[in-house]
Amino acid sequence: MRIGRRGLIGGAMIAPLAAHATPRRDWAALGADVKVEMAWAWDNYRERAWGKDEIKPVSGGNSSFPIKKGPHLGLTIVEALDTLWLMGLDSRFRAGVDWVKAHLDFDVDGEVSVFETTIRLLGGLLSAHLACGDKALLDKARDLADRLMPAFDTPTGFPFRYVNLRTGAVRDAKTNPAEIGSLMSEWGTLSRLTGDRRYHNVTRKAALALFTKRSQIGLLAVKIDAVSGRWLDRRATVGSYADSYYEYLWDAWDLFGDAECKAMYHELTAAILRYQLVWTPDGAWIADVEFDTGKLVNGEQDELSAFYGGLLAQGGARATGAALVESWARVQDRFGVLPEAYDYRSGEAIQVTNALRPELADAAFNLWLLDRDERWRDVVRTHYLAMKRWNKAAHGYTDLADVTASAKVQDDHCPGYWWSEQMKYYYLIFADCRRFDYRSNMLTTEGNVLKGMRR
Ligand code: DMJ
Repeated sequence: MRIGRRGLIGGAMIAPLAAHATPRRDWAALGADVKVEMAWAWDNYRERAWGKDEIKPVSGGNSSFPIKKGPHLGLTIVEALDTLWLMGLDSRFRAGVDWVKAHLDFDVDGEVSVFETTIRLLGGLLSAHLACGDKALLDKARDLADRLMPAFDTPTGFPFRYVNLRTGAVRDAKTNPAEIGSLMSEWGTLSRLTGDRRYHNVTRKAALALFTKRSQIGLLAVKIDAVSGRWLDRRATVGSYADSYYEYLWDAWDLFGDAECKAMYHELTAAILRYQLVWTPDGAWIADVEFDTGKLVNGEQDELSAFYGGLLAQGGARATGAALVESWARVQDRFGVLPEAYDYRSGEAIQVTNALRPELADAAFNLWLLDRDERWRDVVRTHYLAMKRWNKAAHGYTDLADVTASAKVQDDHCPGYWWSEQMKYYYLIFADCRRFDYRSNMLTTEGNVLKGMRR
């Protein structure tokens, strides 16, 4: 349905949720199917791209990340490890751990993003360590964090975006809330496991300092200078470049019992719900607004913001969170696979690619953990089956170049998070995983399990 008008900001109208009669499903069979897909994709990666960062699933080639043009750091192996372990794919998990111990060396002359390297490699090593207890994985994690540490040497405490792993040279102070404030779960866990408080302290300091930059109406914008501490734009969003900051404030409470972070989460969330929440006849959205006035910027929604309903529910706003997830589920029903960007006012896809994104499955999984409503399993099932139909290629799962084409057009790239995120969410929500504590757990923004492993 197309919405030709702005919608109502602030929840003046409650959109009725469609009543969903969820059919009975064979969830165990679906869980087993996910495990088969994971093993198949892993075996393809092992045969064609072993030790490389990412496989190109159409051509069978490879690509590097987070170091552009290499050297490779075996990103896929590290991202996949805890998913393999949870699925009981033990020989593959062991082969991955052996590769890390024998070959993963961070002493390379290459520049990495502090944020991406934290959520993917540091988080992957920590969750793998928590899965099997191997100290060598923790040692690698610590070595990596030590190499990233120079980035935090700024007047604000906000890290530079990039650091050279060998030389410690830093670059790019023009940063954003996600890259400043989505580090504490991994670095704080590293402190907990090593007894060295520095890792938790630097990342917590950055997250707290960012909170002090909120506007008079309590919102954050999306670009900020790590040296001067000045905002470089005025747009408030829960999409790209901001998203996981809010998540990590809540997670700091969840993981470390950090009451100050919980209070900050609630204060920022109250402002977001007051100024950014929009109800339209077919759903709820979190609009981009000016961070100092609350004025609507546009109707564009990053696919990345589809995670937000799950976070809202975790933080206590369950009905609003569910409404947001239902809005994205309707977009999924229309396109099959979500477009990278969507305009809730025009009802159009405004960026027609999909980078093999996990956010809707993430949000529905989080809702399901809270209420066990079969509806959320069904949203995730639709996500899985659509990706199996459209994103599966000869050697793995790939990004899509156009989700609006009648036969969707494949790209040739499998991001590391596919192994760590949706394959894990699918498996955990469909299967009854004995290695996972469904009542007490914590997954990072990259899907790495930092609490809830059952050895
Ligand atoms: C992942 O790396 C993380 O979920 C991050 O927070 C946002 N983008 C990707 C997945 O889309």
